Amino acid sequence: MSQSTGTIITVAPTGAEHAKSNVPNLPVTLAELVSTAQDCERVGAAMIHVHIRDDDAKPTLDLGRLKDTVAALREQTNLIVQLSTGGAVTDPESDRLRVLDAMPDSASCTMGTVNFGDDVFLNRWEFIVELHKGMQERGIVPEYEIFDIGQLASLHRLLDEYGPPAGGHVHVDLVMGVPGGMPGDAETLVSAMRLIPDGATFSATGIGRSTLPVMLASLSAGGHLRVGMEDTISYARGERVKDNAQLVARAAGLARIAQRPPLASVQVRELLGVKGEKGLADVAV
Ligand code: KMH
Ligand code: ZN
Repeated sequence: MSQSTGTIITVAPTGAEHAKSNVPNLPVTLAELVSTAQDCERVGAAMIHVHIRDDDAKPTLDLGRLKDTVAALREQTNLIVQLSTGGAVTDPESDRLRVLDAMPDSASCTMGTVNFGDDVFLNRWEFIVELHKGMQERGIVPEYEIFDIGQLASLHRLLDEYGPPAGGHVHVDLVMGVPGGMPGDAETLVSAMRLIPDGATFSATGIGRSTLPVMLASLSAGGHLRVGMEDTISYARGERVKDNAQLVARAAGLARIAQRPPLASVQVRELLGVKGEKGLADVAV
């Protein structure tokens, strides 16, 4: 694992699971997303993990909307723009693969199938390979999403058989505490670290109640942070999240206390191999 003196903070502001009717402050329109992104950048985020919604606030992978979203975030922020290829559990593989045609800086690549509450988040091996190769061809830097420890073994297999990602650097995100996936606690985070490829960086996020234990464990273990309303809508016991910037500000404060202050997006581009001020990684050979 690669150690860093600073902390990458990624914000995941929306996700595909919460309904706007239950969470009125969830950013779902493009204007809300850009405004949230700007607020989060101001308080320490360097990267944004994006799910978008349609006019009825339902999750969508519409390519035109994705392209408009990438363009607007590039124009109005310096954040590294990462599109979700996970989408919603109901999204077909073809739509999820097409996300790459929106040409974001980065895209998520989940490394295996996992029970996801009462649903199944399906990620077949052949689909993972197609995503990995699609990103290599387009120069999009992947973030390998890990919901369970065995998925790290699949990551080793992927890199062994199909070579390094675009940009040459491996970055992993441990998504912990999903019902059906690995638990969100310090012991599990440390166990997962054993399987993180040499030279790779990792961030971690804890869903719901596991947000704080995972954040503190990741910081103390040399990991980076993902926070946002995709992963939790509760700030403290009995207290709803005000907005995404509140979660980013808390993460940035803890990172500073840990003497690992938030990294600026330009530094994160360098670390993750995302080339250019707002551009794409070099196409991998
Ligand atoms: N919405 C989940 C089913 C990703 O963004 O790549 C999948 C997810 C992972 O959020
Ligand atoms: Zn996501």
